[in-house]
Amino acid sequence: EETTERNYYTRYHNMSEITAWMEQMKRENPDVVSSMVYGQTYERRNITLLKIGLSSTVRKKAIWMDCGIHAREWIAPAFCQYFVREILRTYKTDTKVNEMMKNLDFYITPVLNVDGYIYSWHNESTRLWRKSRSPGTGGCTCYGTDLNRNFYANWGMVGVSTDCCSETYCGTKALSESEAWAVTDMLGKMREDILAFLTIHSYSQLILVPYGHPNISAPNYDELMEVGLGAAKAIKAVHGMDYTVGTSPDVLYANSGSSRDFARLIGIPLSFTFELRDKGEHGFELPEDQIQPTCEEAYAGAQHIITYTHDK
Ligand code: ING
Ligand code: ZN
Repeated sequence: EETTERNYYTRYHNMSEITAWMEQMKRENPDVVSSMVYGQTYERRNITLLKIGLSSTVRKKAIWMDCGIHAREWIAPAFCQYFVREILRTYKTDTKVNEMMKNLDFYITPVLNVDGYIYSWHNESTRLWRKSRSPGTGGCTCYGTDLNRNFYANWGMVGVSTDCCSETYCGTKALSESEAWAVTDMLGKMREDILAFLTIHSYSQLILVPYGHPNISAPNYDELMEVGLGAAKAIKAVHGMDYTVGTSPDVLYANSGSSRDFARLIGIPLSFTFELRDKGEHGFELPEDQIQPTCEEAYAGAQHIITYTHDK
């Protein structure tokens, strides 16, 4: 079946389609959408974000959302696309979305790990690629660093591997990867403006709050849990799906060097990882007929967090 306006958001799209889609969003909404290249991947591809919001005479606060830090989690870029479409479709008529577009800017990276995403689309045998595409060093012949273990947040401490062949290889040092560096650099410039940081993964149906290290706790842990539980409730109301809320050591296992922890460490008050559907039946290869319901519920969850942030 041919891809049309109607079924576009019920399919997975390769990188060139997503790039074309970003251009289309700008073309169709020139007053509210602009884009910015804020870094380059190992293979020298652009890392692009969309900035979405109504122009204002005062300095606006912002929401950060990135998708596709892990290559094989295809539902994540699909969600960023859905999220953008949904706010653009509704902001003129929905007063709540309109207020958000007036008072906040959305900085959305549809695909962060561009090299890895392209590699996971390359052929069937590389479909489940997770990491970046930089080569190993010091005689290690495997490729790729886990970008979500490479941030300057208790780097290398727990839930990582120093074997370059591992799926959770944390790299030779914090920010060895240009993709992690690009996010760090961008957050550094915008830190005071960003009120909420959302990083989208799959799968497991979780909402994770800082920190991934078991011995440290966020100063606003209670607030993070309350907002996360509210998001999970909003998700459940859409299609009845259960999402578990907590820190990664409480929910599964500890980890360090994640972008979520880094965002909280530099002072962004609200920082969450979404792990979208499913719970393992299809895993990373979530069928296309689940894209729409997954995005609908995740949109409700994200909106809960954004509404809280906006109204606070
Ligand atoms: N999970 C995330 C990861 O970076 C995570 C987040 C960490 C979940 C630790 C649970 C425990 O591993 C995925 N799916 O990428
Ligand atoms: Zn992931």
